[in-house]
Amino acid sequence: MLKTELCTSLGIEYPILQGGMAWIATGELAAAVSNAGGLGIIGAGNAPAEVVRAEIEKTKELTDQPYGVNVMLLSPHVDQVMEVVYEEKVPVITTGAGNPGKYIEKLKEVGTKVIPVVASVALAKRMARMEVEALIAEGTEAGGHIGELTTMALVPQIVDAVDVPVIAAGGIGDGRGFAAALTLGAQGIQVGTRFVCAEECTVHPNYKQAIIKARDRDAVVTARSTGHPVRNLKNRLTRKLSKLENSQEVDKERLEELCVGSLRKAAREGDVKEGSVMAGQVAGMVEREETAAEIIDSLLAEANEILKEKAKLL
Ligand code: TUI
Repeated sequence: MLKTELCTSLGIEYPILQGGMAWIATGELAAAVSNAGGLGIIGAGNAPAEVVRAEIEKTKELTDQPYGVNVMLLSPHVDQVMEVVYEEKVPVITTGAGNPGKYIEKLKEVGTKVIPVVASVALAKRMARMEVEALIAEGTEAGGHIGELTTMALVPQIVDAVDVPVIAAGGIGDGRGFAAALTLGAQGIQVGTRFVCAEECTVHPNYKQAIIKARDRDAVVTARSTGHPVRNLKNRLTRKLSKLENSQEVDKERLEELCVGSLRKAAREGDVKEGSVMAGQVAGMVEREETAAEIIDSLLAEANEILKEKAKLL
């Protein structure tokens, strides 16, 4: 079966992490993924610390397997969220949208394994020096806040630059992507978009349907001018944002006004026209709602089959 050293170090069955998506990845989804043998991850996003604590409690009620929390470093509540992580002794955290350096010592002290998401070799090297458990190399195919490089180019460059296990993310939606990631030198994968459409995911049904309906070119990048580019599905909001960004003088205030709260609007209220439907380029590959276990089983079966066939190459 498909196992790597990462499975041993994280105490999981299969090297599959579920992306810790803000407003989407609640305790229900995280627990379902962990119960199916992957690592389920709660998305803290911009949520206040006590909201994150409640999701952690829920996860612990639903699973006795390891789980994680994604800490979004741009959150105004990041320091308080970290306090909750220390108190609850969360087994694993992933971090996004910044450098988690200043929290690492304390996290290690309480026994929380740290897996930063990086989008460049430079940050990967800096993080590897802090002896983190692993790194997630996330390519620009991913949904949400993204870097510049593609997964295909980023993963092998990071694998060559560091001595810690690398997990590939961005653009992985099925077993072919899983096998490709392993071929690039990754020890595991992180999957976001496909898990949004897991039955156990509590996101608004309109959000799941938007992903299921999406085609290959629908996941577009907005907010480049803010320095925090975001990949989300084309809709009324992204068209408004593009128009603003393409105008002679960008109205930063109006741009900010349109972005604030837009993910919540789509994910919780179901407004997939005016809200931000963050999703990766593999949205076009997601065809139906399935259980988390079905997603994991099919990723494993497909990747196994491909790697087995590859071994027979003449
Ligand atoms: O964090 C994510 N994806 C996200 S966060 C998010 S919430 C949000 N909403 C609006 C604007 C900004 C965020 C939605 N999706 N993925 C992990 C990720 N981290 N991708 C890229 C990075 C990254 C980028 C630059 C990590 C570090 C970094 O460098 C910072 C430094 O200090 O060098």
